[in-house]
Amino acid sequence: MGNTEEMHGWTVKMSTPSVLAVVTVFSMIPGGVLSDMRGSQGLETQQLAQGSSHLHRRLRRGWIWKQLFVPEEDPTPRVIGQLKSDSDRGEYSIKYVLSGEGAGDAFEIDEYSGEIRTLKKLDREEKAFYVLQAQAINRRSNEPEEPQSEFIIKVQDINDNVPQFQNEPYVSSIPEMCPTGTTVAQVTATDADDPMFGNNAKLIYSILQGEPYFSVEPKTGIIVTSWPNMDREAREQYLVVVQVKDMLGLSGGYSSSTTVTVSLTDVNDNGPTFQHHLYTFVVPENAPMGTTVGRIMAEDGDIGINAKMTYSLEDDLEESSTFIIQTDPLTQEGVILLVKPLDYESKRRFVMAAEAVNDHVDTRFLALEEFSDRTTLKIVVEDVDEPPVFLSPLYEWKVPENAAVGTVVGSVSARDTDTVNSPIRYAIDKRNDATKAFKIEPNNGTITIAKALDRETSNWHNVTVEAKEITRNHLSSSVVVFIKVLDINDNVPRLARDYQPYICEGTQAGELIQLLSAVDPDDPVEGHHFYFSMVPEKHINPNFTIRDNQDNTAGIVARRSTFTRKDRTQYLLPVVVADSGSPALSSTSTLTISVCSCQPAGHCPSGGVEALALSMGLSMQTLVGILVSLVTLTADLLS
Ligand SMILES: *[C@@H]1O[C@H](CO)[C@@H](O)[C@H](O)[C@H]1NC(C)=O
Ligand SMILES: *[C@@H]1O[C@H](CO)[C@@H](O)[C@H](O)[C@H]1NC(C)=O
Ligand SMILES: CC(=O)N[C@H]1CO[C@H](CO)[C@@H](O)[C@@H]1O
Repeated sequence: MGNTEEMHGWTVKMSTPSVLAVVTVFSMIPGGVLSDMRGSQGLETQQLAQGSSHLHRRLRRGWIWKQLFVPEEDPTPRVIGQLKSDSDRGEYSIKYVLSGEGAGDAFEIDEYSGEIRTLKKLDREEKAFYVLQAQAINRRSNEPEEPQSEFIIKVQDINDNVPQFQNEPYVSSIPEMCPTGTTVAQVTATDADDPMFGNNAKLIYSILQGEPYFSVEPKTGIIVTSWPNMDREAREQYLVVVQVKDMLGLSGGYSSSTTVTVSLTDVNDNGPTFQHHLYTFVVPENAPMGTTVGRIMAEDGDIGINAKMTYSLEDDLEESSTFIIQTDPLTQEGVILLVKPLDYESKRRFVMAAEAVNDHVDTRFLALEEFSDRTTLKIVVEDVDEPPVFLSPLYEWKVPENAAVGTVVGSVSARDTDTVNSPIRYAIDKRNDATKAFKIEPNNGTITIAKALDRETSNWHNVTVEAKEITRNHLSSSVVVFIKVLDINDNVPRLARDYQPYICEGTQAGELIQLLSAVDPDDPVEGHHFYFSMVPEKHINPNFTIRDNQDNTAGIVARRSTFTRKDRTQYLLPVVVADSGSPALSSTSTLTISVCSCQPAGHCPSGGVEALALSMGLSMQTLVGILVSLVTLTADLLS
């Protein structure tokens, strides 16, 4: 099957296989004007021939511009055309020579016949056309028979390339509940085949997987949503598989596919929802403030800030002042905390409403009231066996020190506050009750004196009393009882020490010989007041007198001036000391007043003892012995 075109000068014979029905030969007039030598159906021919029809057949000898075609990817060498000079009369007088791109490598010419043939398989995507020159040389003269002719061999596209998606992988996210037609992504494929030739590179997109939620625009590859109300909470991710086909999608073309990962982002289209209408918690009545009573959780299908919520308790009730609810920011739970002490005996259950409200409300998706939910909380207070409670936090009593054994000092009382009101037994804690001066009636807490009390030995008795429940857990508590022993005047006042007064020879009447003071272990409320006096006698003592200074002291004063050791070395003087108690107590001490020379310095170095020793010539030891017996004797006589 062939096709021969006659031209002035050159003849190009196209050796055309069936696909190559196009034969195009152009004659190019010097100066660049083209003429369509023949145009059956080639696109290129028409384009090139436009505006030149008026030159049709105005051909001259000279340059010839021709185009030959060769299908790409054809491995079989074949004749694709033939050049012939007008002057070639078939005597092989003309020698055809080929030069230019691909000459000798991709193409060769039969130097006798002018047939052009391919030498190898060509790839249009590598090189789309070859520019070659042909010469016709007279073998005899070796002169060119024709001017050198340039022509083009065009490699004709076949659909040998698969369309390829660009910029993979495709990942996209769209908000859930977005309207139909929302753009998701655009996929783009390219095809290396000739976009100008046939449909080899005409691409059509279609969806293989992802319907009915998504669709793709066939020409642009734009993927849009095609399903209303896509719900993230139902399905979060879609894998949309898009196919691209060349040849406008007709059969026989190539195709490839890509996957677009589409994620739905969250919108607030769910409100909090409690799973139960009633939540019950139990809390012991002795639970400390701040105790977590329980946690409730309203579920929200959304995520992130769309799931954030705040819990609250119904206010204006006693319930809500006893408990508070806080939102745990991590878990979105409502944490119920105790904020006021509980008492099972006064209130055993609390019932209140709790509410959860979304923090971020979006009325595009739900009505306002759907962004909150309510539930009921029931908090049951659990009885705890509590220790008995004393009616007073401490007891302080006073008891006179002379109160009789068996005297009731007071009563303590404790009570079991639990509903099961256990009887109580009382006891004094023996661990810190050294004196054991008191005892307690175990059944009624009455404390009585067990031993005679002496304020001067122990003026406070601080005892710990324990109250213990006799049933259940034997819980106990204790209280301190302070017992103060009150003073009574039960001690005799005495001189403060063992006075040893002396009087110097030459002492004048009215001179002070000795200052006296007294002591008494009693502790009268108004303080001590001692009275000093002489023992009353028939005759007034002419030698000494006692002057009470009214300040708990008294002085022994000489009444005359003529004391000498020659006359007498000692005088005895009984002194009475009385206290101010009611009744008053008193004692009498007899002082021995020595007469002393008081030479040389006017004083008596060893007091009366020296004076006596000197006058009697006795040893010191004997003297001390005598004196001690004397004082003892005096004391015995007085007591
Ligand atoms: C306490 O019990 C004792 C002994 O049973 C009884 O003598 C006393 O009167 C009771 N005291 C009180 C205050 O009930
Ligand atoms: C007893 O308690 C009183 C008052 O608190 C306190 O003055 C006294 O020192 C206490 N005595 C003893 C022995 O604890
Ligand atoms: C009461 C008393 O001691 N009186 C004496 C006073 O002094 C004269 C003289 O020394 C004695 O004789 C008294 O007995």
